[in-house]
Amino acid sequence: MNRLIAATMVSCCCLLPGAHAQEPWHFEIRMLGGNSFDPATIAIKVGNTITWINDDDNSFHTATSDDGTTFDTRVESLSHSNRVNRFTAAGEIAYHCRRHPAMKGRIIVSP
Ligand SMILES: [Cu+2]
Repeated sequence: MNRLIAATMVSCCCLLPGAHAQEPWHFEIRMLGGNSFDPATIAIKVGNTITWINDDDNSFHTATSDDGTTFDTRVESLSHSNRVNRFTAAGEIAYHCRRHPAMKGRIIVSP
């Protein structure tokens, strides 16, 4: 009986926030050489967060919402990342890179 309780407690601890790097409410988008976001379109939920990570060793990139106000990251160098905390409203957000206007992405936020 005690062994069963101990096993259950271990299982519960693995579900606590921060226990693992793979958090279901947090997503990563890579900025790639050739000027693209990967994934270019991502579906998340209200309250989720996204980190943009520059995987391009030849160029700096930003992720800037087309409306100019929702978010604007600065991701300046290789492996640098910038986390946008909490998308607070449902809807679709188109964004782009300020340095490469053809570099575009889309975030679909559902309630
Ligand atoms: Cu760019």
